[in-house]
Amino acid sequence: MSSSRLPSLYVVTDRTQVADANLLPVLEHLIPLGGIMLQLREKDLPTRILLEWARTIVSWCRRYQVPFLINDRVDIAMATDAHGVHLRESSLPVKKVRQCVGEHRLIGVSVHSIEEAIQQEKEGADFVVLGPIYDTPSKRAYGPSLGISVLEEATLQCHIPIYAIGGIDLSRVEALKKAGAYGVAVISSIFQSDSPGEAVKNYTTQLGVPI
Ligand code: 3NM
Repeated sequence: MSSSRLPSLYVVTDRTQVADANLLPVLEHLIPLGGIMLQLREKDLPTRILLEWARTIVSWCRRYQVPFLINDRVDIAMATDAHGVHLRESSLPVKKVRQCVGEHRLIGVSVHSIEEAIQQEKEGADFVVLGPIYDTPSKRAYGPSLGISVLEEATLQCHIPIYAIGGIDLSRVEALKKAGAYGVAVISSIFQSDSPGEAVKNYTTQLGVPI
């Protein structure tokens, strides 16, 4: 899958933000809407359950042509034939993961500085997620937010798509696009919304067609 055709809305899961942690019915509703890329980010889910969830989600995503990546777990991505894997700082390096998953699968990487974004591009990442751009309670461990200017500089120095993450809501999309973001990656403004489906539609409308 070529990174130039990626959707500009990257929906990242967090089942703790869904009533009763009942994530699958929400995804079953969102995936047919299309226009999104999806990351299953459920770090503490037992492996067998993660595998089962991933299998189910892969089948929905294939039907609706939604690119689907699994956080960190190269093994689960391969076992379920997912579209790709999303790496974090503590994950295997991109080059090693590329050897495992091949050229046709997507590798996304979370980065927290311009230097890291450049480095991951060199290593062969298909895209990066840069953040936190704005303050977000779920990521205070990363220190202060980076701000729009860091995003802007990163987009000038990198050639792969950069998704902005961290504290993003609909009202911030325009500024992020202006700063050169390829797209946005979001958790709470979708999963804490009264209507996640409406939230997705609003984002895809606001983002327009991917560059
Ligand atoms: N990664 P929300 S910020 C998962 O900076 C994640 O790498 C971040 O959640 C990073 O959309 C973040 O609710 C949380 O702000 C994003």
